[in-house]
Order: sequence, then structure tokens, then C-alpha cells
Amino acid sequence: MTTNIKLINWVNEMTELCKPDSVYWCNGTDKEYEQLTKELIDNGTFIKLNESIRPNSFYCRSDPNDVARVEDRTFICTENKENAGPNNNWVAPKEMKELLLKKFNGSMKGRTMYVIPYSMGPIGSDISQIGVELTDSRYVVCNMKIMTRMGQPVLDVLGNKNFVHCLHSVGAPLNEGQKDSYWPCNPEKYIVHFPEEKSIWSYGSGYGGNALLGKKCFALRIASNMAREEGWLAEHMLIVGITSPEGEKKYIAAAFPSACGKTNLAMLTPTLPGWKVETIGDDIAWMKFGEDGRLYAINPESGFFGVAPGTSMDTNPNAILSMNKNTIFTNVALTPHGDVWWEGMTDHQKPEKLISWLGQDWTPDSKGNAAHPNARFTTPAVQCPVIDSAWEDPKGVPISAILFGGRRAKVVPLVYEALNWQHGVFMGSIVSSETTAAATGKVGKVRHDPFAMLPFCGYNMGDYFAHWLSIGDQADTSKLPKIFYVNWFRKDKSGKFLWPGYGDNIRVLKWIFERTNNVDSAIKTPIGYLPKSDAIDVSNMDFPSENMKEILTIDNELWLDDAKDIREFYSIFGERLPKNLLKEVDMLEERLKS
Ligand code: OXD
Ligand code: MN
Repeated sequence: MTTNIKLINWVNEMTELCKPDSVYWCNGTDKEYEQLTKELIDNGTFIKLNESIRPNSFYCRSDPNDVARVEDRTFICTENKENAGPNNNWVAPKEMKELLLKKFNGSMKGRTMYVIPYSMGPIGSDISQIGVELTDSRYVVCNMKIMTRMGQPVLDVLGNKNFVHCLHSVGAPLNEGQKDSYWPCNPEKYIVHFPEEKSIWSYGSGYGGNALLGKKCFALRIASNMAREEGWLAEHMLIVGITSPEGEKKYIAAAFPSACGKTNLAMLTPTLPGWKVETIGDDIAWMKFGEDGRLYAINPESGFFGVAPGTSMDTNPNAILSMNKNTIFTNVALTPHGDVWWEGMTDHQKPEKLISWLGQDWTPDSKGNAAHPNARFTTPAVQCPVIDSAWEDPKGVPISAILFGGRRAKVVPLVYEALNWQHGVFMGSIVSSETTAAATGKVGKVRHDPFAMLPFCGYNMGDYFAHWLSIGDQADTSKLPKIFYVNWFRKDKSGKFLWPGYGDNIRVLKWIFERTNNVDSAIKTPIGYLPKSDAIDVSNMDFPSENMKEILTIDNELWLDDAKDIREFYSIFGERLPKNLLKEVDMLEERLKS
């Protein structure tokens, strides 16, 4: 329980507004989880998986229209529209509040309102932040239990301090005697952020990124605002530790757009003997300067909410092993043995008969996928066989390199390195990628996604670029991480991927690792430093030197086209775009033309 008056008053106010039948304060215990999962089973939301195959795990199917983040229904409501920027949907806070007050009025009738106090980051760490989510969804409570540290211990640390107010309703009130849906939601959705008062109001969706408010809404959109005010970074990045055969260990952070393999890189099984990769986080990094002037990162989450399709013992054995118990699966397929399946899970052996994510009988001859392409697993981070021993270190881990990347079939080479911090910020700002199923909308279209933060930056992205530049100005440059750009997805003329990816990405990480030790293994090109022709270790793999040449080729004409496109993209930020980034485009063009 709590004596925090702000919290008690807010819960009372929201109870009056949403009119739930009852209010329940979550304590975060396993007993509570057990009770909630039982109720979800009784409601038809969860199916218990076979206990002897996958203990304490559950299968869940969402409404077919509530399967991904809804970027066009996501809003940043600041007093001044310019502060939300062209990268966000904006409505004036007063107008949006009036609308939301109507939507939330009575929205929890017939349901329980759960109060979830949660910590993003280890409880009590200086880098951690506390939020409280009020929700009428048991599915959300169960997922929050895995993804955050939640319950009474958080209230104890919160004391009388302030917290991020997070209100969530599926927007499906129940009339007296009305039977509940297995996945209650509302066709009209609002995922709304008020950065100036640090609150989040989410209505109509039960999907992870829209409803687990600690994740994208708080740890990225609200936290990016806090980070800018306080001089730190809240980023869409995985964090891993890499140890060389000589026993030297370094940590790197990497930003890739949604569903571009962050979880795979975070848990990579190296194909180079002697190298070790250990996981700190797979989606979000909060980075602050330590007393020694280096950037330190924590993973604010305590679980993985990963994309299931494509994950297998070949592509990511550590993810598969992480989810062998205590896991919630959403929108995958169900096997006759009471286990789960998805496309790419067992390439060599397709199950004969399944129930698809739509709840229909499915065989390999059926039309459509058995699992939704954005089907997810929610699993505790501590179950990852390669979780790093420092993953809960409240100080965080020192970062030696920052990687940016996206899905680009053409133009962008396998890897290149920034000339300096400002050029690295420029590289982050020009990330573009083919869209994936993680958000609703067209899949496979190249879009600009600067720093992989386009859907998650909670303020004007022009100011965000300036913030990144100012981090460089504040720091001792010799202590800043080096910046790199990688592209695992380049294709040859016949449309085949040139690079095998997955465990072989250690070969690229090895070059990056060496570059952070200033090894002389790069050549200067117009776009930055590229590996010398023999610098990427391809020992014990079949990778012809022509392919290496092709994947490291820079076509000046194509890059000049990209530069034009970058200028056009930059122009949407008007006066808010830092002049130094425009200078970087000028310099890039000059280098490409000379
Ligand atoms: C995610 C996403 O769920 O980026 O991590 O969409
Ligand atoms: Mn993500």
C-alpha cells in the first residue's frame, strides 16, 4: 500500500471517470500472476500450453484488427505544435483532454481497474524511473509483470515522489450480464502523450506497444523528453557485451527500426571461435554520462517482447531457449500437442495440422500464414541463457560503440564508420529502412527512420538531432563511443541477400571492436571509414571475395541520389534542423563529387 497522496487522489479521480466495478492494487507477486492467468483462461483469452513442454506458459490470440502499433493514432500533445514537430501527430492538449475525458467516461464499466506501480530500470537505481499504469486489461497486467519490475516494492521506493501517470483502457465497457470478448478492444484508438505533464492516455487497443505503457510510450516517448531536459539519451537500442578471445570485454548499443533483428543481434551466437556475446537488452537503452566521462547504458525493461516469426534454433537459439517457460505468446499458431509454432520456427519440418492465429484449422496447404507476421513472445530477460552478469547493474555498462542500421536492399554497404561524432549524428539522422509488420501500414516501403526513433521520439526531431549534437559538445570526445552504420540486408542483382547475417554478424562486430581499439583496418571513403578489403574475418565461412567486394561497394551516383533525398527529408524540419547537419550533407556531396 501507499501513502502517496498524489497517487491516491489520481486513482480516485480516474475511478470516478472510468467507473470500473472494482479497483485492485497489484502487488506483483507470483500468486497474483497465477490468479490473473487463471481468470484469463476462464475468459477464453489465454489457453494454457502443455505444462510438460512449456511450463507456466500461455497462448493468446488478439482481435485480428489489434495486432500492431497504430502510428497514425499516436499523438504528442504539447502546448506548442512546433515542439511536437513534423514527426508526430499533434492535437492541442486541451482539445485532446476534452475528447479523451468523453472516451474514458465509463470506459471500464463491468471491469476491474488494476493499479500497476512499476519501475523502468532496476528498482532504486539512479537511472531508473517510476510510472503507475491504471488498466482494465488483465492481459496488460500479466505482460507488465514480465516486462517491468512492478508491485509493492516499487511503491515502497516511490514514497511520496511524483511518477509518470499512465492510463489505459481497452474501451469496451460491459453492460450488466454481458459476456466479455476474448480480446476486448475498440475500433477507435488513441495513444496519447502529454510530455509537459508527463502523462499517457491510451484507449482502445490491447496490443503491446499501444498498451504496455512502460515500453514505447514511457521508456521512449516520455523518456526522450526527460532525457533532453536532463542531458541524457533514451533510445530505441539493444545493448550487448562482446568479449574477444583474449578476454577483452566491450559493450555496444545498436539502433534498428522495429522488426529488423535487434533481438537476434542482442542474443547472437558467434560463428567465430572464442568470441562471446552477452545480452543486456534487446529494445531500449537509457544512457547517461558516468563520473569518468563515459556514456553508461541501462536496459529499462526486464523482459523481451520479441517478434516470433523467423525465430528458430538456427537464427536465434538463445531466444528460443529463453522462452521455454513462463512465457506469453500472442498471435502465433497452436499445435495439436498444446505448444506453439510460427513461420520460420522449424524450416526443415512443418507441423501437419495447426490452429492459426485466427483460430482456424491450418495445414501447410492453407492460404495465409499460421502465425501473424508480428506475432510476439513475452518472456523474462533473466531466462536468456546469455544474459550478461551486469544486466541489472544500477550504474549501467560503459558503451564503446553505437551502431545504426536499417533494411536497405541497395546503396548502403555492410558496415562503415563515422569520421567523428557530428558525422555519426548525421549517420543516425539518415537511417532509412523498408517498413515491417511491427506497425500497421504498408510493408516493404523505404522510409526515413532517423535513429530508428521516428515512431518513438516524443518531441520535434530537429531538436532531437540538436540534442545528440550537444551530447558530443559536452563530452570529452576521446571518451565518446565511436559510431557505425551497418546493413545486413543488402541484396545482389537477382534479389538474394548478399550477407548471411545472424551468427555471422560477429564478423562485422569483430571489425567494430577492433576499430574501437584504433586498429588500422579501414580506408577513408566519401561516406566514412570502410573496412579494408580483407579486414572482415571470413575464416571458416564460404563467402567469396567478389561478394565482399560487392557488399562494400559505394556507388557515388546512388549516394548522390540519397543525398538529394536526405535534403528533402531534412526540409520538413525547417528552422529546427541544426545547420551542422546541412553542412554534413554539403560535405558528403563534395566528397562524392571529388
Ligand atoms: C517493438 C517495436 O515492439 O519496435 O519493439 O515495435
Ligand atoms: Mn522496438
